[in-house]
Amino acid sequence: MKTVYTDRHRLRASKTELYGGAIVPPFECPERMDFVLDRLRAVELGTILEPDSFGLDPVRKVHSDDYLEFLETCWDEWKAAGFEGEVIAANWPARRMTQRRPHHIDGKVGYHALASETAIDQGTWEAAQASADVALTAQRLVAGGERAAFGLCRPPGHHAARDMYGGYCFLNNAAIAAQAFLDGGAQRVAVLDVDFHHGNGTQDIFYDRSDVLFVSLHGEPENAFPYFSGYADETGQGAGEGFTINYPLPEATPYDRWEEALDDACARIADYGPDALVVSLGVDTFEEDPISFFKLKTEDYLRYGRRLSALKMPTLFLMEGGYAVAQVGINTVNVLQGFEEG
Ligand code: 6XA
Ligand code: ZN
Repeated sequence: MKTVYTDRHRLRASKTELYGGAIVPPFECPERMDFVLDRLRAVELGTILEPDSFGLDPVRKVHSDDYLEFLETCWDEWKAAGFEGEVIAANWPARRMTQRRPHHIDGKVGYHALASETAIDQGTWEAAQASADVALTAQRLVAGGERAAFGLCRPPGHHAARDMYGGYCFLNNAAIAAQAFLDGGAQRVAVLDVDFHHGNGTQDIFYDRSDVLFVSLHGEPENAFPYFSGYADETGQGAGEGFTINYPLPEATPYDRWEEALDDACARIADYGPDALVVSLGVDTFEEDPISFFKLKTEDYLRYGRRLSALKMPTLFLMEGGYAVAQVGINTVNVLQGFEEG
C-alpha cells in the first residue's frame, strides 16, 4: 500500500493546549508522524509519495468561504490586535445569543471554534492545506484503481465542520476526500470513523445527504470529547435520515465489545454498497492513550485491519488522532498490514 506524506505538517508547531485548566504542550505533536514513518519503513509497507497541490477548489466543496478566509487571516489579525500568545478561543455564541459573526478577531475566533483546546499558530493554515493535499493525493490513487492508500495527514480533520475548527482539526480531510470521490464519478461513499472521538465535523458536513454514509465508533458523548455530538439517536436529517450511524461506547470498552460494534458497522456499510470507503484512522482507542478511555491492544489493530479488508472495497485510510506517541506508529501500521494480509 502506498502512503502519501509531506514534512510540511511541521509548519503546525503550536506550543500550547488548554487541558484541565493548564496550558500544556499539545498532545497532537509533530513527533507522532515520525513514529508512523519509522514503522512504515520498518515493515516496508510500500512507497511513500509526496502530495500534489490541489488548491482550494476541492476544499471549498465542504467548507464555507468565510471559514477559509478566517483560517487564512486569523494569525495576522490576532497579532495585529496586539495579542501576545497563540490564537485561542475564549468567547462563544452560546445558547440564546446571536449567531452573527463578529468583526473583532477575538469574537471571530469564538464564532469559528467548537472548543478552546486547539491553539492556532503562524504555520497552521499552510499545514492544514498540505494535510488536505495529502488526503486528495491518496484519494486519487484509490480513485485511479489502487485497492487502498494511506494519507498520513497532519493536522487531523474529523472534528472540522463546515465552518468550525477544534479538537486539533482545521480542514476535514475525510470529508474533502469523500467529496472528491463523488465529484470523480462515485455514486455513494462510506466514511468509517474508528478514531476514539466522535467525528462531529464529518457528520455535520454530510448530515442531510444520502450520498455519503457516515459511521462512527467512539467514546460516549456523556463522558468524552466533543461532548455535544455522537449520540446514537443522531441519525441524519431530511434526505440524510438514516445515513448517519453512531456507536457510542462506554469507558474501558475492550476490543471484543468494540469489534461487535465494528461488525455491525461493517454490515451497514456493506448494505449501503459504496463505491469507496474512507477510514478516519485514529489510534487513540489504544489502552495507553493519555486522553481516551478504550482498551484496545496493539495486536487488536491487526485484527480489525483484516476485518476492514473483508469488506473488499476500494479503501482510503486517513490519519486522525492517537497520542501514545511511541505506539502510534505500530498501532496505525498494524491496521494497514492487517488490511493487506486480510
Ligand atoms: C480535547 C480533546 C481533543 C481530542 C482530539 C482528537 N480535550 N480527536 O483526538 O480525534
Ligand atoms: Zn481522537
